[in-house]
Amino acid sequence: MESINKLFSLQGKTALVTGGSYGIGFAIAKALSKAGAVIAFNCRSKAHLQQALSDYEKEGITAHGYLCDVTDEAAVRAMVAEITETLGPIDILVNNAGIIKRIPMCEMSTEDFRQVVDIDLVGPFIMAKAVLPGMIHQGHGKIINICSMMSELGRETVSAYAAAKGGLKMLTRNICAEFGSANIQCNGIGPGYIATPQTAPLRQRQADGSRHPFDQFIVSKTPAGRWGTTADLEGPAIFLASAASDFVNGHILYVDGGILAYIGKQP
Ligand code: NAP
Ligand code: GCO
Repeated sequence: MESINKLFSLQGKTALVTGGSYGIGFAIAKALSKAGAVIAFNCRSKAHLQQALSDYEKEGITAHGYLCDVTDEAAVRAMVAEITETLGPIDILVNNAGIIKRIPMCEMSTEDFRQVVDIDLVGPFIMAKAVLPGMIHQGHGKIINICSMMSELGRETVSAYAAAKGGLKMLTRNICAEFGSANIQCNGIGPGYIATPQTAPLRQRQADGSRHPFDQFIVSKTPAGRWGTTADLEGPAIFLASAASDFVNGHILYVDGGILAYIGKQP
């Protein structure tokens, strides 16, 4: 039994989770901590950071929070240097920070499109570039990019997000290709529809108290018949962060309740 636990143990590892102040990032950071990792996280808002530190403490986790926008390369490099100096080399990077803008494409400004791609795709590039030298020096590393259903599927109003998440899938594969020989595994997690602040507008009750049409749509498109919870992502994150996945590289692990496998119930 001991050897199995060792396979999934993150004891002695330092993990950096971007956007770890709440939502999926917070849940993944909590899971990695449960497996033994020291947790560092970043976000842009001081209020979110303070609240998160308190929330981690309530979970019994002494997390290390940093105010840093993943699109600010100088700030990212300074944060990685500080974490390396104070907590040791970063063993695990979870590129989780991300935004979405739901705007019909022809109504979306190029500025809005650029902002989504900047945070959701260029940010992970900047973050990976900042941590890879240390991982190469150490002779090992794990990078987990949080992709999406939209890495595979399109839908109205999310052109920028789908373009970014499709690109993130291929960035994942390229990091695998370029750094697999340095014993660095770069994989993706593709969550389905998860109940977080990001999807709250899609689940909002209607004025008459009925469920949001999109809410009903997603439940009908998901064989599991429910929205995902952030807890559904904890096991997959530990797997991809641990020695249990040392020969898994360039893979996108979809945690979607079966959405991608299902054409939908016949009328
Ligand atoms: P969320 O609830 O909106 O949380 C996003 C987190 O990222 C917050 O901590 C936010 O904090 C941080 N953040 C945003 N922009 C940032 C930036 N430029 N630099 C640093 N931190 C930044 O989102 P979520 O639902 O947890 O989603 C997390 C990730 O999973 C995203 O990449 C999302 O695309 C992806 N995803 C979500 C779902 C879903 O159904 N929820 C499904 C598939 C994939 P600040 O605002 O304080 O920076
Ligand atoms: C949307 C949702 C999705 C989810 C997620 C699905 O508007 O369609 O926000 O994009 O966030 O990415 O995997």
